[in-house]
Amino acid sequence: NRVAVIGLGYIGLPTAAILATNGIEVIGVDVNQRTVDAVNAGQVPFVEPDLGVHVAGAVSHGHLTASISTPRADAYIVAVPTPFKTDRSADLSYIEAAAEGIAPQLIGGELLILESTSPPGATEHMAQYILDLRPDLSLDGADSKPAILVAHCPERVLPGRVMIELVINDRIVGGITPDAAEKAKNLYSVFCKGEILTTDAVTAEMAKLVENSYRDVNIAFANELSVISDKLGIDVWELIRLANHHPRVNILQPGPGVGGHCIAVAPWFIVSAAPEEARLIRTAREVNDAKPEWVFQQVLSALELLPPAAEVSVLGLAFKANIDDLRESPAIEIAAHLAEALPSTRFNVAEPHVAELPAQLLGRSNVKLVPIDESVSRSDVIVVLVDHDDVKAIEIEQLEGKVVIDTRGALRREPVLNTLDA
Ligand code: SAJ
Repeated sequence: NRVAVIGLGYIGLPTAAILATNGIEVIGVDVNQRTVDAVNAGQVPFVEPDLGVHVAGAVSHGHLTASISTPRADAYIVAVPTPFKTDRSADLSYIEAAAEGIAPQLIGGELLILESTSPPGATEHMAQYILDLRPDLSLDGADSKPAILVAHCPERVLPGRVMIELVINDRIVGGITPDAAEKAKNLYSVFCKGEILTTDAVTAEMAKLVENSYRDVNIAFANELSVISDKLGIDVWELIRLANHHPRVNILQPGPGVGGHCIAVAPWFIVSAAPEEARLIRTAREVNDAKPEWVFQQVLSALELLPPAAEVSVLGLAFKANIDDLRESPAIEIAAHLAEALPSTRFNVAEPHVAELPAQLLGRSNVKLVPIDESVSRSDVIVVLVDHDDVKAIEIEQLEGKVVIDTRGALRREPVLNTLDA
């Protein structure tokens, strides 16, 4: 059995690696030659705990290879990006490009799985797209045309815990036909020890979107509370800690906004599918998207009360704690906005997980990447944007006489009941 995984990113590569370490012959396909070369050399082009060991092992045993072109295989797993377009509908062009690579290889009987987070109907669209290219095939054997089996199996893994969660999380597998769902379930059971639940493709698509929207709505609630608390002059962290003592209340943590490429994207796919009906989901997105601007204004207000030479410490750039992933990070949005609006203010940015400033900040003469302690000691205003462990380790004495804007509650010393990654 040979499996081709199309797209060797944050989801595709771990999936390829875990199939391969379970003895399956896997060919990873990516449009980026550098990624292909890295994988063939047993290396991982991004940071994810334990992934390196899996890739190196699978490559050295000959179970995993990478290629720029799509090979013939018994099963295809498509894990390519599905960004949204300016009108916030989903951009399916990467899925279509993957389908164009797969179509000529098919002879009938293959399993095709879409893993990318997708708007309702995308799996059906992919299937139809392939049938348009290959009218000699079918989805159900109709007119005695050989059938291909198409399913959607959304991923649920949390960045930073991918190799564990791939194995232990339950999974949803939605088939265009029940047969496709069954076959996909068999493939995932090679490495997935959680329950594998089968349904139809569009329900599986919605399940994934709903999971991320659920989190988005709950984070929006916490973010709204932080803005209300600020107005009322109360400590939101204490407020949430106390409220969470109720047995049926579990409020999440406010922050500078919602980052990453999933939670802030998936809800828009629901809104775009049902614009009139998805009112709460849309508002939650708007609340979370407005948070960086609110933090920006808070820093401006703090600086107004200080001498012009005041320096600002920006702690953290990643989209969440203890990772090096800067994609769609509200911290970067805030830092870049500040640096641009205040060209004569010096920003001492500390991000222990990167060696260089990201493009949005690179080359600005008023922004320097410095170690955490230096950033804190030389600054007058401390803006906490990410609750990295290294940030939480700052001693209270280091903050004496400084204005602290702590968007994550990272410098509080009382424990807060729920944790970010729970
Ligand atoms: N955040 C808060 N407060 C919280 C929790 C999170 O502000 O209480 C922020 C984080 O700082 C970050 C953003 O939300 O900026 C998203 O972080 P996250 O840890 O909630 O989620 P992701 O984006 O790392 O991963 C999510 C997960 N989905 C859910 O928890 C429902 C993961 O399981 C999915 O696989 C992933 O999206 C995905 O790929 O869709």
